[in-house]
Amino acid sequence: MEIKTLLSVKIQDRSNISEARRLSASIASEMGFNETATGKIAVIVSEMATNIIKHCTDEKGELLVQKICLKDRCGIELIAIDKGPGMRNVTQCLTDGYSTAGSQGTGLGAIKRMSDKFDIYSSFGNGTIIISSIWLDDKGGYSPTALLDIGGISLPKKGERVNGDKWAFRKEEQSLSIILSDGLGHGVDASAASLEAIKCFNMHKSSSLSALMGSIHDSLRHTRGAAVALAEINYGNKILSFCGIGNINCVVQTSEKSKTMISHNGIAGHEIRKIQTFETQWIENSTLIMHSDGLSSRWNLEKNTVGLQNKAASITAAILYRDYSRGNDDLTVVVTRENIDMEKNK
Ligand SMILES: [Mn+2]
Repeated sequence: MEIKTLLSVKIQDRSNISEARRLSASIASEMGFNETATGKIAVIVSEMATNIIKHCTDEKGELLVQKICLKDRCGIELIAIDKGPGMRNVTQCLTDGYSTAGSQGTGLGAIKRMSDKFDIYSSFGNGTIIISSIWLDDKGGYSPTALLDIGGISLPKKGERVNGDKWAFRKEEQSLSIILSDGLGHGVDASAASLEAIKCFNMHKSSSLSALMGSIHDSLRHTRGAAVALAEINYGNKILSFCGIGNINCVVQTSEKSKTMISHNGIAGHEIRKIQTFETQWIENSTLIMHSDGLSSRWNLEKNTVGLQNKAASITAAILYRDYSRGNDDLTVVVTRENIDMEKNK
């Protein structure tokens, strides 16, 4: 299973609409979508980008294209992000023919109809996030994001071609394991260190988090080193375990409280003072947020809390990316949530 950010296009003016459309279509056809589906994806991207241009006056937006493979299905996840005025009434905006910008107004309703999975979060005054997923095969019916609600965005520092951050996850019947690695510095050597950490994660499937961190530390010796964090959610005993070295932030939120998990100082591959695994409860409505230091650790989601709990994890990841990027480093943010749909589909 994987989620990979393949493309980010800043949507600043009309020319970016066709750019986003063209690049997304070429990714879709490379992924194996047929002509019809590729066309549909291109239309969704156009609608998303057009909405951003139409509604946002000063600060515009961005479109992300992600490859997403969950359970037995792969697809494309389109994320439209803006800091525009937001919508006072999302339901009304989803109605065909409704528009505040004096055009046809078929945009949002059309995107929703064409998507296999659609989600929107708009906060008046703070902007809008729209998620549209299209699955590669035509099995219809079920959406694997209902079985596992996980979202992640990972992009290199501006001007870098490779990303020194890497993340991966593995879902087993009763558990979900996640690794996030931030290779020291950025560029090719940072990326090589993180790739080694991911390789280790994929090889040592049954190890405890502390043992796995030990193996990662050993195999990163010949690399530049990395900050590495490992999280494991056990759905059976409702425990989240966390083991971190260096600066990867990990927060577990419930409706009552927010708990930051402890990482020990050090650099995996070079200097580790202590490897230790900490546990906390993973209860209904718990949300896990993990991120590298490309995102400010001083985020808060307070102005966005209304209804966010019932939205896709990708929405929370996109809000954090939009509002708290530090802009001077590779950035990765991963969010997963225990949701009610998941319970139903177990
Ligand atoms: Mn970093």
